[in-house]
Amino acid sequence: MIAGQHSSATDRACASVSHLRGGGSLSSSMMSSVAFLFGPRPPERLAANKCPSKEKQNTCNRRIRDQKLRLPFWLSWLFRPGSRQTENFPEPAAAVMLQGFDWDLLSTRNELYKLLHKNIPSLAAAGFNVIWYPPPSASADSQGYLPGRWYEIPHKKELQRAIEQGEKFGIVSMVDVVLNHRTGSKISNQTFDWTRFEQPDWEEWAIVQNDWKCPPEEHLKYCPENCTCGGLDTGENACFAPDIDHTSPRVQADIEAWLSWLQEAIGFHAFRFDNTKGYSGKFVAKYIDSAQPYMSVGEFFDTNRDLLESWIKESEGKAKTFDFGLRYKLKDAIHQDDYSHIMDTFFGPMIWYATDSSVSFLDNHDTAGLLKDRFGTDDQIAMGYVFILTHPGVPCVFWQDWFGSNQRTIRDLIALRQRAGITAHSSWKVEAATKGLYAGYVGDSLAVKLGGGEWSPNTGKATREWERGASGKNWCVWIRSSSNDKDKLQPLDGQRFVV
Ligand SMILES: [Ca+2]
Repeated sequence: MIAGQHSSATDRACASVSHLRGGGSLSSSMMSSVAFLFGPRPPERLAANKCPSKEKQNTCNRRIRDQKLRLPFWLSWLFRPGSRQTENFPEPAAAVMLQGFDWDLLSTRNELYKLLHKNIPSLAAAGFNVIWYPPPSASADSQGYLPGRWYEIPHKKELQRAIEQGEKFGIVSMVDVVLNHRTGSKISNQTFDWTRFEQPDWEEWAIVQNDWKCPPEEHLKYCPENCTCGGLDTGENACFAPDIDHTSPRVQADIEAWLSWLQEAIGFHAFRFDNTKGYSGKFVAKYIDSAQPYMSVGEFFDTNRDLLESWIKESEGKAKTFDFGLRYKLKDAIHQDDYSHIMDTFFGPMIWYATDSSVSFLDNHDTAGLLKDRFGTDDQIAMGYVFILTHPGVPCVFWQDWFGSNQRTIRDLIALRQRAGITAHSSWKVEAATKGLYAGYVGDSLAVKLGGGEWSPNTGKATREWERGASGKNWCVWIRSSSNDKDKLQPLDGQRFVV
């Protein structure tokens, strides 16, 4: 369904209802007119199985080849035609992520991008190899989570400078893509609401038909009943902005074109899909098939195993997802000094049942921002990182934690993880998870203890097989002696070392 298919009768009927509804509620900043530096690609040129440009032709050829060969996703990405300076990037299972922002920094992008550029060398030296950037497009809010003109990138020069610096140091730049909803640039003469979108240009045909607004207008839709809207939402509704209709082939083509542009024109190599409860995971799989990023992670804000497994299945396992179960159970365990919480295999860590899909974290811009639900004190945060930086899953360090008092601990733990060869897929064996003690082995080379209880991997052994790698208040990490290249280990304060 396209805008040109509106009948004049529909338009009149639509307008007759719409005039009763009042004006839009979005920021007046959306009315500002800014010159288009990058016009949207005509959607008809990007129809399925069409390859209108050289880059798109390459993408199509690659997809066909990979389907025939059934190559692993990351492998086909590595050898894709025209990839930029990607030979320094590690295999994705070895990724250690940094969330490159917090809530407050979102509204000062210019400074954030400069800060990232400045810190790239030290972040690379610390072992980070993926940095998650915030949504880059022009947005109705100052944080970027109400994007409007997708191709308008504020402070683009500074952003690209940071990304290019990352590439030089082997760091993958992950872009946060908000695809559940979008804010219009102009008021529609169909809906009398903010449903005219620019870059790419859409009308109300591109938003879902059951697109309810927030209280006190929860009984109203962005697109009234007798207007020509898209299909039904395939996920949850975001009441604060029009929800995108992902069932529309034209919407799908425009999303794929934009994701390709973010890679080829801006330099991103990985995706973080915002609010993946908002639309079916099958579309995430489709977009990843088209873009073939280095890595993807979805934000499915839930701890329910059934729901998470369902989303992973829908998205065909092509995107990882943040491990909210681990975050909340680990927080409970450390706060209550009761590590049995970690053993919850339904509302607990995804690394129990979907290890390959887990991106572990303690805090993010939401929990530490508007939710005001910080993981804990500095000591509790250190214990949290002891767990996620030694265990399987892809660990993601929060910006405030890296620039806080635990930086040295985090750096030592990343060094231990990488020296021991721990990856997203490493095996994990729990020795104790009780009141006052968590103890376990990860892979063949790390042993970990949390809590004040007594435990050592050397207990009962004739020889001292395990060396203490790092330790702090109520935690200790050991590395198997054979994994410990002592020539490269420099003792620090008698307890810790850096590599
Ligand atoms: Ca939705």
